[in-house]
Amino acid sequence: MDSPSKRVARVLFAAVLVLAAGAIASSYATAEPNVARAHGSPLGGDGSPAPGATGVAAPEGAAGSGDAVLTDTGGGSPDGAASGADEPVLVDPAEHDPGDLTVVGTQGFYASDERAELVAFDRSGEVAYYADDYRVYFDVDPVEDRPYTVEYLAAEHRDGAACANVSTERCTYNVYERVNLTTGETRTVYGELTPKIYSGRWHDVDRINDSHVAVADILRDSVRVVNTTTAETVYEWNASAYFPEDVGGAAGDWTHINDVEVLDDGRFMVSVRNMDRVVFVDPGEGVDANWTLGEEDDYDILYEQHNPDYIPSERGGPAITVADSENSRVLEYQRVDPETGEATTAADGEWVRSWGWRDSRVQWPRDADRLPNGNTLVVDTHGDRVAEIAPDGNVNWSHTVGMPYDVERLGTGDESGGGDSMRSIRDARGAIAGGSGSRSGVGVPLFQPGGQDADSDAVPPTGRITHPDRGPAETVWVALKELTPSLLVNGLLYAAPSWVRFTDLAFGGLAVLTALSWTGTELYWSRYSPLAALRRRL
Ligand SMILES: [Ca+2]
Ligand SMILES: [Ca+2]
Ligand SMILES: [Ca+2]
Ligand SMILES: [Ca+2]
Repeated sequence: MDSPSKRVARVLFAAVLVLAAGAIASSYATAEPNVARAHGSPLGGDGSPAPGATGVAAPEGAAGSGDAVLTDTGGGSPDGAASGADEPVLVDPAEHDPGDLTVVGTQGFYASDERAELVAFDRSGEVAYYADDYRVYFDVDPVEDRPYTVEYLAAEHRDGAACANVSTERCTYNVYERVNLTTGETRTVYGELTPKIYSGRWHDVDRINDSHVAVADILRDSVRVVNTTTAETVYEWNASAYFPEDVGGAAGDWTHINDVEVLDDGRFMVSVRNMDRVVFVDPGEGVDANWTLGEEDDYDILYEQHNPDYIPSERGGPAITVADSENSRVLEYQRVDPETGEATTAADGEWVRSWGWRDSRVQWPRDADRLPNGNTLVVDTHGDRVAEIAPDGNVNWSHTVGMPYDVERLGTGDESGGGDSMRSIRDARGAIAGGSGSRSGVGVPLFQPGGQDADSDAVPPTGRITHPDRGPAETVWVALKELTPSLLVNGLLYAAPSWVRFTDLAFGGLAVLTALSWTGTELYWSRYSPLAALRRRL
């Protein structure tokens, strides 16, 4: 009773479903695990995992167990909280030059019960230090003049009596700690209990001097300078002093201020994520609007960015490297005189795109540090990796890490503290053939294919977004990403198990569409469908 065309259609529908399921299954089967699982126990020198030693794969590594382990309410050293099995491997300076070590803070995964990690590893991926005491890790910063010491921001959720001081049922303990990676010695620099959980977790702290830090206070929609020895807030700028209430996110996560940097001239550079803007705050004066990077509802400039780093004039700036997160690309902007195109710190200067990078894997990048060698160290959060990108866009080095937030290369300064602007690198090395590009970065081809010039040290023209090995498959995936709503995709990936990537969502979407079309088609063919009844009547 089936016509040949119906049979062909059914075979096609089934083939697409099998293809999509196969793609997702193969993605699951070949998923690379997180750092610590991939490289065995920190205790097992032979590389064989000791059960429970990493805390990553162990079933007791459930979200929230950090609450049970860390019962001290602040001030105490968390060292005592680590059980014997969780002791980190210590970095042997004889074996690891600091410049060989990369440190990453990660957020972990709820769905697959994978713990957040603070990890240091060398270029071969060998784990040199590992900790997973907290529910989540955000900012990591190298400490000046101490090559093997880092400070990091972590958080854990608490409830009940532990939250009495902040009068909510559940609360967050935000803590800024310092660890010497060679000895494992850890001390609390500053800790604070904040009401609420997810929206109360600080993402960034910037050290000002021995006793003061600047806190990007995501809960209060402010930037605060805190004296860590007295726990006093000595200065605070609140976003409500500048932004009208009707822009940004909903109440409870209005601005999502996720980054602060104290500049040498005393200004604060603040990443106001939900306003898609980086603003410069002059203490006492407020926002210097001439310097703002990003515009209301102009997602071509920035779209819910993370981790902007300021590169000053001495290193070829003013420039800002930034993870343009919802656009899944990493960008750099240079501040120039609109008349001459020369770098300027003048009030009438403007920000123009001076460099960019993306590939088909990158999804929701959240950090980009310019290194002294000219490369850019990138966090690819939903692409599950950290990667070192050459100016011409080639991925010089990468390592798989699940849900990373911030990456630092030891010995290269805090964030982009040791790196030059791309303009300065371009001046020193010369530009790849293809013209100088336009100053504004507008009107030049968006993508600069990698490998266009044999001289891989050369830098693409101003404003182009480099994209290595941009073959047909890469082009299709990037185009698909631009067609799909990034906030939805990144939200799904945030909630998904660690092995799920953008490609799996795409094949999953294809499978759902195919199943719906097949069902609709069968209904249409069916003698019971309303259409069939109508056909019979006519
Ligand atoms: Ca950092
Ligand atoms: Ca920081
Ligand atoms: Ca950075
Ligand atoms: Ca960084």
